[in-house]
Amino acid sequence: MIERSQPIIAIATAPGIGAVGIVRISGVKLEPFIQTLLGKNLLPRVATLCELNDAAGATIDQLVALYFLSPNSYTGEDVLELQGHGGPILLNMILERCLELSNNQQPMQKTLLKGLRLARPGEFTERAFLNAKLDLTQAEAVMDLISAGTKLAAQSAIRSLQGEFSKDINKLKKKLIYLRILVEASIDFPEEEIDFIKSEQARELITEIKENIELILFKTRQGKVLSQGVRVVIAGQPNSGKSSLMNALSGEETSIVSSIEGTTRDVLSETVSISGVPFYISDTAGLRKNSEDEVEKIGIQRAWRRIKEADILIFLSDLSRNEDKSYLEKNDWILETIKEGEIVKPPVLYVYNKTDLLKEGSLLKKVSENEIFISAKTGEGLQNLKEMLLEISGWKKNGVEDIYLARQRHIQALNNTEENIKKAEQWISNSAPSLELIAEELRLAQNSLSEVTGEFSSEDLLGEIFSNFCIGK
Ligand SMILES: Nc1nc2c(ncn2[C@@H]2O[C@H](COP(=O)(O)OP(=O)(O)OP(=O)(O)O)[C@@H](O)[C@H]2O)c(=O)[nH]1
Ligand SMILES: [Mg+2]
Repeated sequence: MIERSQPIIAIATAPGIGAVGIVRISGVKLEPFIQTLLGKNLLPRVATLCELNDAAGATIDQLVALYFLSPNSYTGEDVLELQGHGGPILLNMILERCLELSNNQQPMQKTLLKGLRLARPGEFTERAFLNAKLDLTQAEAVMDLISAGTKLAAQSAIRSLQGEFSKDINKLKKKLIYLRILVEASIDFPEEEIDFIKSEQARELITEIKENIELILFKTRQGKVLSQGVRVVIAGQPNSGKSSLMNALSGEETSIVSSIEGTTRDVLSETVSISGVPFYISDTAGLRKNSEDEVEKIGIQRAWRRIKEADILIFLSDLSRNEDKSYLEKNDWILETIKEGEIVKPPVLYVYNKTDLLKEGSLLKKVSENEIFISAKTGEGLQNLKEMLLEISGWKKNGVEDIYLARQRHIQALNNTEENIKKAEQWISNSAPSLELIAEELRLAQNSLSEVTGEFSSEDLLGEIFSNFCIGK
């Protein structure tokens, strides 16, 4: 069984060759272990040049060791960082030496860190959370920062890591708790006629809380677009210019373009940053009903699968064939098939390509809002297309301070909070409001909010009540 109290070890740097590679250990009381491993004691937070030897005394590496004494470390436990030369074989030898030293001890030998094991993914950060070095949103921000797909995503992740998101959640929670205290007091001390719930103050407080949640939710939704990116799939008949569009958007020659129908066989994807938002754009095989080619058929199946997973579908059509009845019928067949699909339908953006082939002065009339005319060849209309993609994804032009790099979990919890607040509000506006029901909705709202930062506890409220209220009066 995996034990939380066991010391853990991992290579902390990315795989591959680099100037420096780091092996990190976290556990309780590392000092005796360090003494045996490196043959000397380390001063906390002082970089010390050491030699690390194998069991027979041969040097494995010359490295810089850093020791962080609990609680002043990333995990809150004692942490040892061994900064060796950055080769994968070498780092594995260092790791194995540490494991061997910990796990091949004589039964009576009580000097060393026993039971050292490989860390699970994210376990150092999990320990930081369990030891209250970070709250849950900050712990999540660590991962978001590391995996940020664009500069804007990285900038907002660091803000979450520095506690901006948690700070706003906690401010909101304070207001909610204050309201709860007043409601609970009205229940507990009816004789004092705290007729609070019918007052203007109750209404104002609840409106303020609601507006606050809405603002946080807005910033959170923006952050989700930024952290998770938007999956865009380009689909359409062969030769409509899907690969040309993909290349024009990404600025790379990723896909092969040719006038032969059925050029693209596999799904090809590229990440394109539009105003700092990562769009994962996929070029797919041209869709047609009766392909005879085995490989093309597989490509078409893959295209359909990818369409079902899209957040936004670009349905590309060749404008120069807009008078060709059989071409338009085939377009209709594709759109019908998408509509009939059981899976949630993505928003469709109808894009007409090859405007450059139109006779000069031809009138392009939009039939619906989600239509756009472009030329993948000349670049005409591409800026419009990008703006439309941003709009459909729900992105608004924001400064970094208007975004929390958040996840679905946060949005869900905030939605639940909002729902409970709205119910409480309804009860309050009732001609005979039930205090118990209002109190219950507010309690649930607070629980959901506490889920965001990960410190839900029913003891919280009691503590707050006693410290805020002079209950013995
Ligand atoms: N004039 C003009 N030609 C274009 C434009 N976009 C693409 N083409 C040409 O149309 C042909 C097909 O382009 P592709 O990008 O390979 O088309 P596709 O939709 O990926 O085709 P498949 O992979 O076969 O499904 C090529 O000869 C391109 O040069 C455009 O905007 N204007
Ligand atoms: Mg293609």
